[in-house]
Amino acid sequence: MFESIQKRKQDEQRFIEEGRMPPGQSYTQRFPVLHYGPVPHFDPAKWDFKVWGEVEIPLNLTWEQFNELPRTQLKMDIHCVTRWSKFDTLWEGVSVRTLVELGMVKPLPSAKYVLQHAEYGFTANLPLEIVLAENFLLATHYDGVPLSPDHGHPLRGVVGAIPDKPEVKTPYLWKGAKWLRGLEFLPEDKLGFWEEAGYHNEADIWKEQRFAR
Ligand SMILES: Nc1nc2c(c(=O)[nH]1)N[C@H]1C(S)=C(S)[C@@H](COP(=O)(O)O)O[C@H]1N2
Ligand SMILES: [Mo]
Repeated sequence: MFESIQKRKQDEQRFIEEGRMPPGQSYTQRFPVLHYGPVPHFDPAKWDFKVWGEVEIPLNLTWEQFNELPRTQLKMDIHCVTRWSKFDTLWEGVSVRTLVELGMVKPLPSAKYVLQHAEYGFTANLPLEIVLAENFLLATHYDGVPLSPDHGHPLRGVVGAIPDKPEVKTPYLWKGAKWLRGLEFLPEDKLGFWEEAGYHNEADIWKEQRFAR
């Protein structure tokens, strides 16, 4: 018990010294669950994933087809607006950047923002620049195993900080939609669910952009 508390403090100190702890945050080893509403049921036969809006050709993939896409592993620090930070979390899934590089998704020049659409009409908005960056992933796995229902099974958007790359723009964790079903490319920004509720639109962890007002 005493040892584990000491170890926790040492770890927290190390992340602070390494410059990985944003202002107002504190270290957690747990993985809290936060969302509005119930956890949806997943039916692989009915599930699909759509990309539409400001793209050359809309995309509509079944669960089986989604699983054939090239995959990426990513280690990130995730920062929740409720003030917990979790370090070196391991994610696996499909990077939007990869889909663009392969020509599967071709954003039009007019595409500037992306709205993630999830079950029950939940949405989260991000600039295209962040969706195409290496720290945003369409994740199916966390820590080597499929996402738990609570954390967004079968698919979620996830965004975090890359430990050695402080220059990569990083928003708080709420900007990744759990139970994700599609991406809408947009010419203009459209506020998501939490942004409508008063959370900051940019949500930069280093600038502590938590609330809009
Ligand atoms: N579909 C959906 N995704 C969501 C939310 C939600 O309410 N619905 N909440 C967001 C918020 S506020 C946070 S902090 C993170 C929490 O992710 P976690 O439960 O895996 O920690 O999910 C985000 N994604
Ligand atoms: Mo949150």
